Amino acid sequence: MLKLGILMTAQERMARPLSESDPEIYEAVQNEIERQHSQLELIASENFTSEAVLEAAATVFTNKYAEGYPGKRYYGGCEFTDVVENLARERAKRIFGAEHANVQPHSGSQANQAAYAAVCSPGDTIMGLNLAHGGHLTHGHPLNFSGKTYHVVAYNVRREDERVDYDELERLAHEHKPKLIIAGGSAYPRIWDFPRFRAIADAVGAIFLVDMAHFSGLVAAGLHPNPCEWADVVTSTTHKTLRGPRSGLILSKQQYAAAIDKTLFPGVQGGPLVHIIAAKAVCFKEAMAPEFVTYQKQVLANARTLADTLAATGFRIVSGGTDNHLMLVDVFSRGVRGKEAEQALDRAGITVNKNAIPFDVNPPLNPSGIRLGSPAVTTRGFAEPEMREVGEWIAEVLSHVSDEGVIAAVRAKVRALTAHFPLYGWKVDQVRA
Ligand code: DSN
Repeated sequence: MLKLGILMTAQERMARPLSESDPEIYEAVQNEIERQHSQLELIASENFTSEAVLEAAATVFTNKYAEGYPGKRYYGGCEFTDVVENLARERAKRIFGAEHANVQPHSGSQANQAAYAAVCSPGDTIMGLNLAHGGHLTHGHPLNFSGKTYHVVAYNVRREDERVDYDELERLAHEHKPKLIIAGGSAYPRIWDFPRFRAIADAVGAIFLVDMAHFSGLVAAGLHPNPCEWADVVTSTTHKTLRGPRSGLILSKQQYAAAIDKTLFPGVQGGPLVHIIAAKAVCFKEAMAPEFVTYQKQVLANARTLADTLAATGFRIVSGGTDNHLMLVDVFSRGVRGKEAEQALDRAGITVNKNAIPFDVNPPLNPSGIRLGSPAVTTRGFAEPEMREVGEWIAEVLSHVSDEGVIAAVRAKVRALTAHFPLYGWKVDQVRA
């Protein structure tokens, strides 16, 4: 029986389900479940966590303050928090062969902020890949903390093959003597040459940092060169190919451990999110299982199949293809702009993001490209046959961006396909028709 709030005991109030205590938020959650279930998620930085990761993220550890590190906390009652954080740290070190792990960053951005500050001072020179060529905001964009705090020298990709211009990187490094050289980005579809970065960093006395946020799942599965073998510091998010909760991670050589820990807390963050550290620990355990290797092999095969299908329909793939989970499609090569492409695909139930391509002739808010990735649909169970269909549907929509009939027909096909690959089956039943 529904009781008025004022007549409830404290226990009854605590036990109210979300649907009763906050119907508006409950409805938004239900709608998001239905959206994730019925659309094709091709945003390269997104994925679907396991139910075990979701369960850990929703535990009572959200109630706990635990400033400090295991065994050295500023609060009592941290004995089980220490169990969780130690498990997360040990698992992260084991997966990546790292000497030190800090599992407290709330996000990739905060991981980078703390990692840079641990080894650089404001005003020092840092080098990162130009955002417009596939880099990341936190690698030196002028509007980001990185660009405001440090003197940034960006390196680029070559015009002819759209791969990192290592000769330019080497020349700029000798010219500017950076304190830190960063490899990694958010829209770079090729393998990074870590040995070359290491050699350049050593030649100029720079610290070498790899932000592996996008490809850390591939590294965990042994399907991508491991940056921990080459870099001094490695940062990551945990929610992309790694398929964990939305969060960050810093790995490093032992010599940087104390500086990184001190810079993250108390330097950058306060209390860690213990429930999210628990969910990270679960994700790390999953990443050590043989099924994870099978999954990541399929991520690679699916990305290649999607890129090949789109290329066969006449769309230019930036750099001619992909070595990892993502690709940049030059939609302007067929006369469409990124914003129109994103919106038309959205109406067809295919979620992507518009993205600048190297040397883009169009502005960032309506660039020439879209970025696509395979991690999320692979988690649903898609393999090569589904990826070929998806590629053909994308080409069909992009060839008819103003034809609502074509878009509606693709939407119907997307609904039929997603119905065969249910997500979170135990919840989809609750979705309204
Ligand atoms: N925003 C993320 C991405 O989409 O790649 C990077 O932080």
